Amino acid sequence: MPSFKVSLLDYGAGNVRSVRNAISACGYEIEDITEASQIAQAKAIVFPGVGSYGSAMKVLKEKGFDQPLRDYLKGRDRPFLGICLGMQTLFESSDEHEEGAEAIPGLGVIPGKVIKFDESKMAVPHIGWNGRILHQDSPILKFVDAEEDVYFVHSYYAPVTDENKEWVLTSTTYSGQRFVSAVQRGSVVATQFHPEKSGKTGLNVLKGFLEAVENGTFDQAKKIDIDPAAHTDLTKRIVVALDVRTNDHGDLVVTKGDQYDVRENHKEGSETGRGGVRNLGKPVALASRYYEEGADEIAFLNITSFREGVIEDMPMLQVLEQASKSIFVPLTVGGGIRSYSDPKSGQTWSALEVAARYFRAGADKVSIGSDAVYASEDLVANGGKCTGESSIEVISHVYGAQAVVISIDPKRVFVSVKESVNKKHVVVELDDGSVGPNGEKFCWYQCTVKGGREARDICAVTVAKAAQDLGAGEIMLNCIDMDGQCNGYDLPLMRAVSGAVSIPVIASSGAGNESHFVQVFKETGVQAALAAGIFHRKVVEIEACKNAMTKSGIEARKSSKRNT
Ligand code: 1PR
Repeated sequence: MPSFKVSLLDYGAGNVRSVRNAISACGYEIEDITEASQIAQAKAIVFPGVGSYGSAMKVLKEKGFDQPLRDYLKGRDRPFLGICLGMQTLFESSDEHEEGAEAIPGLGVIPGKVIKFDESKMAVPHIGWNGRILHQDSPILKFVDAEEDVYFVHSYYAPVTDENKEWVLTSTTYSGQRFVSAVQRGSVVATQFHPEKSGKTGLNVLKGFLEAVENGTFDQAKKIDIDPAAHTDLTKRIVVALDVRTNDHGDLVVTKGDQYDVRENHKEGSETGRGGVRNLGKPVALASRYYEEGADEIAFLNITSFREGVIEDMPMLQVLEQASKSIFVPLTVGGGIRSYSDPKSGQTWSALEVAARYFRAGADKVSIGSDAVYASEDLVANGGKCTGESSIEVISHVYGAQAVVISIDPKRVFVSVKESVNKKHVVVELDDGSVGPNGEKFCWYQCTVKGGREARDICAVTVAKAAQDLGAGEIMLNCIDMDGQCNGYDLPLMRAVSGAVSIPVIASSGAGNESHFVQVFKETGVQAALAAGIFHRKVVEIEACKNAMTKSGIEARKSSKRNT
């Protein structure tokens, strides 16, 4: 029976619902720190930093929390767990500030400065699953095996230096850059990674911390000499997509399109000649199954959101609230992320308000489809000048680029020559052996909106580049031609887009077996591969895909094998 409540320092900058859920999943209750006086009384503080360094330090000062926190930490004998920004603020300062402004002072508990990854050498943010190199043998990690990966999403890092190396619990390397991935000195612990999003491994880190609080065993940590050449690698992610909509009886079900057509084939005698909406299961139950089977991320897509103003009865809110209680890997929600106006009352909601509801409900990322195409068209029409008003810009400004995924729904338009007819569209050579109906060996990828129902005069490469310029953090790259065909991903499309942007690209549409995952990672620059139909129909297990990746030398996430 826990002997204390966890004091949660939630300064209201963003989504800490998943931290709350993770602490509850470990069997502990939470007491929110709302007054500075509560800090000195706390038995154990958890500080999930969300948002930007400057906003975090500003709010800590405004609330009068900064000095009481420094006092709480200085003896290093009071249990504290900082997460992500909650670790970075322990350092002296950060370079995460407006262009030309001074470095922002932190709590100054750990020597050193937080600096930005070099965008010329690697995709930024560092987003995904990576490993840890142990610098201490600590009770915090007693339930975690050394090879288990954890989930990161950050653009800034703390380098390991002679001044701070006594603090380093684990380090990690990303594209050759070593950084502090966890610290511990006495009872002060912090992680750059997100335990609440690192599956069972992350929950076991939390359990190790909470048990050390119960038993007072923080001082058992012992230094380990590390191999200076030791390194870790960002793994390739497997994302499972759940296309969700109401069926003809009004039930919210997981469905799956065949080239975006989600209805069963022709049905004799039916009025429309078309069958019912394919029903492959209930959203939360199916998502929980995939979490247990090792999905690295889960995406819920509300595929009929273009129709109604879903603002009031946003069916996906309940799905997210339920799912985030027991699923501890990143959750993305898409479909209908845009501004709304209610035709009856005339009331309007901004895209930011819509997104904020999903973040509060437990989403880590929102996926913007149609509205991203419109924003890209506006950017191109505006000569590449950003207005700051698009849904992409507004949401990524408040929640960070890593919280905004762009979902692109292109279809092939075959052409017989490589040169684009009007120079607007990027024409791609079909080097995968496919040809058009008249033997064409080239195509451009025309973007669509409203779930493929309306084609737009803009290509997928242009939208991907524009979305990156507008502040998106990732691209979910579907392909209507390949959707549900099980013939593999559209490799020419994946190569064209991943070669045109520096932000991570998630390949989507067409996976039919484990070899297609190996192929898309080996032959294109994508960082993740998404599938739906083959998992819903149990054609192949997620673990089989990861085993095939590992056998081919592709880094796949190593998750907890423990039954805790
Ligand atoms: O335009 O911002 O409201 O977003 C709508 C979202 O819903 C977009 O992400 C769009 O891709 C998605 N969507 C709309 N209609 C459909 C449909 O199928 N009728 N889903 C749809 C498209 C994309 C993946 C799909 C992969 C993998 N599905 O979820 O499952 O293609 O398929 P596979 O592995 O089975 O081949 P907005």
